[in-house]
Amino acid sequence: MPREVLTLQVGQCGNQIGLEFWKQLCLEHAIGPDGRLEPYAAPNVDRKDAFFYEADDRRHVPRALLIDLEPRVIQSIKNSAYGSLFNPENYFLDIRDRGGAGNNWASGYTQGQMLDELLFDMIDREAENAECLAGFQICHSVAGGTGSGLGSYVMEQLHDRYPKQVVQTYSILPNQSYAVASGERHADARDYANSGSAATGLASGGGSGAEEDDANAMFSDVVVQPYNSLLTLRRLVEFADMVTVLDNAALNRIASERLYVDNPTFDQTNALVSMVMAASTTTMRFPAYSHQDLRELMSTLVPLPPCHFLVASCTPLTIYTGAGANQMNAKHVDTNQIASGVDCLPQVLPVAESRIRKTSVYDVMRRLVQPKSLMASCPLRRGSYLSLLGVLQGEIEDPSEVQRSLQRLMERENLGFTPLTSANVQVTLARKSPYLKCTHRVRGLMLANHTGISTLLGRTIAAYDKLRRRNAFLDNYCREPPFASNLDEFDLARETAQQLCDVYAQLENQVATPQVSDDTRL
Ligand SMILES: Nc1nc2c(ncn2[C@@H]2O[C@H](COP(=O)(O)OP(=O)(O)OP(=O)(O)O)[C@@H](O)[C@H]2O)c(=O)[nH]1
Ligand SMILES: [Mg+2]
Repeated sequence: MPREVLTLQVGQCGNQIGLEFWKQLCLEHAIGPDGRLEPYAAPNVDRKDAFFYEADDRRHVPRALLIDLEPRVIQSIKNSAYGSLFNPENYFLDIRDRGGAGNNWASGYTQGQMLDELLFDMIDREAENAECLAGFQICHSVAGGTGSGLGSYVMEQLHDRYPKQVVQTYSILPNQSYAVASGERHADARDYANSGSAATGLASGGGSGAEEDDANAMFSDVVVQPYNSLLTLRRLVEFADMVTVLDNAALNRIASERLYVDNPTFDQTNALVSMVMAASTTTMRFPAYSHQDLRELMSTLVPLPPCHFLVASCTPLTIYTGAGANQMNAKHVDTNQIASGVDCLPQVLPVAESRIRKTSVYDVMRRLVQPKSLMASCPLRRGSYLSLLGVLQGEIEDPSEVQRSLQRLMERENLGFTPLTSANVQVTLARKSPYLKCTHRVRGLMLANHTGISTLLGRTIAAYDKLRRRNAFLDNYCREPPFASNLDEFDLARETAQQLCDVYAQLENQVATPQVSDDTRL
């Protein structure tokens, strides 16, 4: 029975990341940008139905809703080569077009409440379209207004209305080191706080001197992002089951250090996020013996709720573009040869790739646990793991290679596990897409639940405290119902985030020797 996953992409960041994810899935399943199967697609090699359904005209349609409160990003997706991939009924735009949520969590949340019926008409329709819905995956940024505020509202409602389904999120945190510094500086500038668009917190709004410097330094990041991030964090703690945390500082660093891209664009960093999303779902789309659905993934990775915040790394890194699909020479591909893995596949050209020449299971596993591979800015050297899952793909003929590599990894790397959970390293071998030609023998994804995440959460709290101490930029929040009579919503969010950090702090120093478990069946 299929265990379908419905993807909700919310706000600018959510939709842009979502688009990259679907481009990657189309490449992996030999689906063209218009949803039609490529001529070389072979039968029975994958499980497309977990993420796509077949329409009456036989096109494959993503189980995805594209939600935003302003038209720009959705319009550009509609105008792109992938515009006809999505179900036209699944583009959710507020027809009143109030210009988005203006980087204001409270506005996004309130608009979510007002649009509840329309939103859940769509969500329920897609959920009912699934035979056995495993859960939802939400892509969003926690820093703007729509992905954070409307995203929070949707999470809350999914938790109530779909209690049996897993709610997983891919949550993009902003570049926080900068937020702390700028929060302090702007909090002093009272006139800035009270002036027009600046009060909504858009750092790139007009201004002079320090404001312009900030606009340049922040690449359009928002001054009030610590408020939005903290308010969203509370919903992520209370209403999500699994949160993969990625942050823009780490994504930019990896794009420039590992892929040697100068000044990475969102398209490039989003392609990194889509690698994580695709690899995390690979065992559902190319079923192996384990982790065939979201709940199984959750039971491996979340041994101790509410510690359900995960970090991820991938190696070697390869970014493809959607245009790659058009570069394929799709003619005359023998499906028997595809099934047997013969080197006859249409070639998709990567646009950027790690400069790694030789991969072995050990080498991939060692790189995965290196802190500099992490797509979130938090330390792994201190603290302890609650769980660690490695997903390996490639030519691994001898499963004992995995066992030996794990053993060696344990001896050489200091991987400490908390004794409060059954200390556990799991490695699963996943099948890979037969349609993408890999230049590397082995590739891998690590998903880890580690107490180091509290550093990132602590930074969010610190940035919030710096703004809140001076009650900076609160005007626009106070105009919205959640804050109309008091600021309790802020205090509650602060308290929830702190409690979570405290739980991680308690776990931080308790370390046990890890056990090794692997699932090396294919
Ligand atoms: N990684 C990544 N970050 C993004 C992208 N787009 C925006 N961001 C970041 O997301 C934050 C702003 O969130 P947005 O998604 O633009 O905001 P929104 O959810 O559309 O909300 P409003 O526009 O305020 O209604 C900033 O920190 C941006 O740097 C993207 O495509 N990729
Ligand atoms: Mg927006």
